[in-house]
Amino acid sequence: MAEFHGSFGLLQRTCALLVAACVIHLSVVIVFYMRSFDIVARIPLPQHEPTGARETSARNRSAPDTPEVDAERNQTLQYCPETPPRLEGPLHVDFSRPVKLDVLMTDARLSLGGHYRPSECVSRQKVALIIPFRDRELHLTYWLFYMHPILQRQQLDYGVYVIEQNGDETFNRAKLLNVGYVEALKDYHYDCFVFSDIDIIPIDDRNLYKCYDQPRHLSVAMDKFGFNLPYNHYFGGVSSLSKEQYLKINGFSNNYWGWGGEDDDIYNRLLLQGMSITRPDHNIGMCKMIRHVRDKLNQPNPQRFTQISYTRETMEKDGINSLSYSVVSWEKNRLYTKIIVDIGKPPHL
Ligand code: UD2
Ligand code: MN
Repeated sequence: MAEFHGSFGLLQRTCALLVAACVIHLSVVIVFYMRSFDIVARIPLPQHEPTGARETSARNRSAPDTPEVDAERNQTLQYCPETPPRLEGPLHVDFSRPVKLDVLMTDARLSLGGHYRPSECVSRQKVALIIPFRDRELHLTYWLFYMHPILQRQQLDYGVYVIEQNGDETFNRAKLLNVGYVEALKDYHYDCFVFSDIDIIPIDDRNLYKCYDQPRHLSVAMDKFGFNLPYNHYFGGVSSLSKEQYLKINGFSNNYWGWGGEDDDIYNRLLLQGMSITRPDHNIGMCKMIRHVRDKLNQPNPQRFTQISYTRETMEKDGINSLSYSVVSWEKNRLYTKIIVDIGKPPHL
C-alpha cells in the first residue's frame, strides 16, 4: 500500500508539472498572438500625409508603393481606361487672375511630394513631371494650381519634381532635366518622364501628359507663337519620353549653358537614334505661356548654333552617362518635391 501511495504521489507531481508546462506554453502563445495583432495595427496604411505636413530633411520618400504592392492592387482594380472619362476639353486659363493653393493643400488624395494616383483604377503609366527651376515662385504657383487638377483628371500616377539650380551661375535647363530624371527614379519606379517649363499650361486637358510609342512634343500650339509651331522640328516647352526612349539618346546634353539650343539638340538626338516625334492635334495641343522677360542669368548661349551642329559627335559622351552634380537639399512639400542642386558652371568661366 505504501508503495502504491509513493508511486501515486509521483504520478500526481508529474501531472501537475505537465499541466503547469502546458499553462506556460499556452500563455506564451497567447501573448505572441496578441502582439502580432498589435503589430499589424501599427503598420501605417499606404495613405496620405496629414495636411500641411512638410519634410525638410534630406530624404523622406513619398513612399509610393513598391512593385509588389502594385501587383496586389492590380489584382483588385482594373486598369484605367485609355481615354480618361472625366476630361473637360478646352479650359479657362488666366494668368491675370491671382490664384491660391489652399484647396489643393487640403486635397487628401495628394500625398507628400505632390504624388497622386487614382483610387478608382490602376494607371497605365507612372509619370514623373520634371521642371527646371530658379527664381520663378509665382510661375510655380500657377503651374501647381492649374496642373494638379488636370493631371488628376487624366488619371495618371504622377509625382512633381522641381529641380532648382543653386547659386548664381548661368542657367542650364537640360542639365537640370537630367538631374530630375535621376532623382525622380530614386524616389519611385517611374516609367515615363514629362519635362515641362514652369511657365506653360495646356488649355485643353485632352492633351495627355503621358508617354507614347515615340517621344512626344506636347506644347505644340502656344499662344506666344500665335498658336502655331515656330518651326517644324521645334521641341521646346513640354515633352514626354519613356525611360527607354530617354536612355536610348543618353539623356540630354549637359553643356548648354544659357538660353537656347538644348531643345534642338534633344530633337537631333531623337532623330539620330532613329526615332520620330509624335504630337497632339493642333486644337488639343494649345497652351499658354506666362509672359516674362529673359532672366538675367539665362542670356542666349552664343555657342548654341555650333553646338547643335555637332550633336552626332557629342551625344555618345555627353548626357546621362557623364552627368555630375550634387544635391544641396531635398524637400518634400505638399504639392511637389523640390530638389536644389549644384550643377557646376560653364567650363570657359
Ligand atoms: C523657350 C522654350 C524652352 C527652352 C528655352 C531655351 C518655349 C515655350 N520654351 O523658353 O523650352 O527651350 O526657350 O532654353 O518656347 N527657368 C527658370 N529660371 C530661370 C531661367 C529658366 O526657372 O532663371 C526655367 C523655367 O522652367 C522656364 C524654362 O527654364 O520656363 C525656360 O526658360 P525661359 O522660360 O526663360 O525661356 P523661353 O520662354 O524662351
Ligand atoms: Mn518661358
